[in-house]
Amino acid sequence: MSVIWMNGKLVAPEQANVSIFDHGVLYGDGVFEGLREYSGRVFRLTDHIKRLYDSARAIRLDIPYRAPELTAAIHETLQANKLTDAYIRLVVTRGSGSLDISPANCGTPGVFIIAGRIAMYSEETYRHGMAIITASTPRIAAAALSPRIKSLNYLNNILAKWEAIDAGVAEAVMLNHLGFVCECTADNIFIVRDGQLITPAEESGILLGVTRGVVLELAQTGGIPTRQTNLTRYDLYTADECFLTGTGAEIVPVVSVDNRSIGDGKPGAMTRQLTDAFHQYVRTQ
Ligand code: PXG
Repeated sequence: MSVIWMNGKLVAPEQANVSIFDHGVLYGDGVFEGLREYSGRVFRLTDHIKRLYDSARAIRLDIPYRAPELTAAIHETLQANKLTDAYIRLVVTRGSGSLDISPANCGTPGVFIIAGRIAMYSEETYRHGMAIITASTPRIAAAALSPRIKSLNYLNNILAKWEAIDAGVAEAVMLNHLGFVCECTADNIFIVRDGQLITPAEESGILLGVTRGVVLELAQTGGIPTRQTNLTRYDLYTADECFLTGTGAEIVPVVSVDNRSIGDGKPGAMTRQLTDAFHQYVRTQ
């Protein structure tokens, strides 16, 4: 059974309770990170911790621990659960307040860390690739709520995920209010076109994924030309290859979008090359 780190203590899951008055529950007021441990090392821990504090700062949430304390807490949780390869969920909630929306009256923010195992997609999906659709639900405009904030508000992504479920596919790609491609519901998206690796730019309104950053670095190291720009559905439909990246999913090939085959309908060579490089990298970093 897993042990949870909750506000400074390791507790059993049944003792890891969040108040019904916590604005994390009442309003989705909070931030989180999803991290991964490979062979006893937390992958890109500094990047995740930085993004967490940036997300918190953006919503004026003061995390009641310093970064080194949270880092120690992550390691403590992994050790207590005897994990060396794990998925880690770190959540910060606004804390308990009154029934009105004001965050000003909330108490100390709540922090908890869950460590466990995940298998996002089947072996089959990684080998043969997945089908995705374009969601009709748009990504929230950056002017309304920055997509760079990894907040506890995933409702529009969840509505897009419902569209994927209804269509019988694993993921849905979301467009911004101008119709440019952003990302899938919990993963960034890449395409390959004429030997170039292309992904939506920050300006398209995306979460700047840690895995996305690593894949861009690996491409550069491997001599693959990269570009971050606005993409439309045209670019997806005419791509030679397509794949998604995320902490949980790692790199997953996409072989069709809106029922149209991408390239020859099989995971492409560059996707494989980057997947191999990624697997190698996570085990040697
Ligand atoms: N876009 C969105 C909207 C996300 O929520 C990513 C991209 C990928 O970012 P990273 O830093 O993980 O490369 C996310 C990630 C998971 C999981 O298990 C990931 C997210 C949310 C819930 C679960 O991979 N967000």
